[in-house]
Amino acid sequence: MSTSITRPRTEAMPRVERPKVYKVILLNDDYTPREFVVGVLAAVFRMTGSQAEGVMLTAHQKGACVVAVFTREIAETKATQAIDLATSQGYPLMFTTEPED
Ligand code: TYC
Repeated sequence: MSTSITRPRTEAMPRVERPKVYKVILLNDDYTPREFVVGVLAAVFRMTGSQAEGVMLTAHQKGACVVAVFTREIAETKATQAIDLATSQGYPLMFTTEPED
């Protein structure tokens, strides 16, 4: 017969929860000018011209591109700001947000 000894846990378990993060995704469309997309990415997401160019080209070629990852509120605010800029100029440019797995 075996005997097991259970010790009471006296130390608090360390909490190592990862903060939930959200991706902002740029969607391609057939109408928004490339230069406008680059300008929005630079203005709202503080990208350099060449970073913005790369993200714009990926979305243009593949249909979508992850722009950046933020907490939920910041991701939603930036996506809304970017969409509002495009809408104000009559362009259908779209951004979405989704939780990162
Ligand atoms: N496809 C657009 C064009 O050819 C440019 C574009 C690129 C639009 C990326 C949106 O997310 C986008 N004018």
